[in-house]
Amino acid sequence: MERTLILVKPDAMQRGLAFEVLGRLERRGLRLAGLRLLQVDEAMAKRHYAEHEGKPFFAGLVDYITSAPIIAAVFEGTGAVEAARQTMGATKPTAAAPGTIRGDLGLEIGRNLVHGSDSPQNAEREIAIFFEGHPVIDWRRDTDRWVFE
Ligand code: D4T
Repeated sequence: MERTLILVKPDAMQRGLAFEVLGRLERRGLRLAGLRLLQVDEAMAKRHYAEHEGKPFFAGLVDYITSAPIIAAVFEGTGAVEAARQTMGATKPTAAAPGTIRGDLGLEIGRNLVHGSDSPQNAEREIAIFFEGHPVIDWRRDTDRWVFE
């Protein structure tokens, strides 16, 4: 089953939207397989955002993601990466479709509430960062047959 790594970012935590974000992904049908509340430190932020190192928004990105606790979640399901990104909406909230998390709840690219992996390969890389030493649980829901064909 495909997996994706979701982060509830500090703005969603500060605004009391953590379970609004997670709930939308859960209601989509994705199965929760891992969950952690954690404080990201600078080293972890730089590892996660390594591809953006050197870009003008990098320092702000690290400050933002380390500014408050976050929730890291692993969701799994058919096409989990694409399904989650669709439910999240475009990176820039003012370009995100209404009905998506960012399109309904956000305005600024640097306050875009949520992160989702952009490929199954990156999902595995990111899960290794955020769940090192913590369990990701392999389980079946009784309702899986009503969600997955
Ligand atoms: P994340 O990684 O947060 O899910 O975002 P995306 O996968 O949708 O977008 P991304 O990797 O291109 O950007 C990562 C992160 O950087 C912020 N950002 C991005 C920013 O503050 N200014 C910018 O100009 C860009 C391109 C937003 C998301």
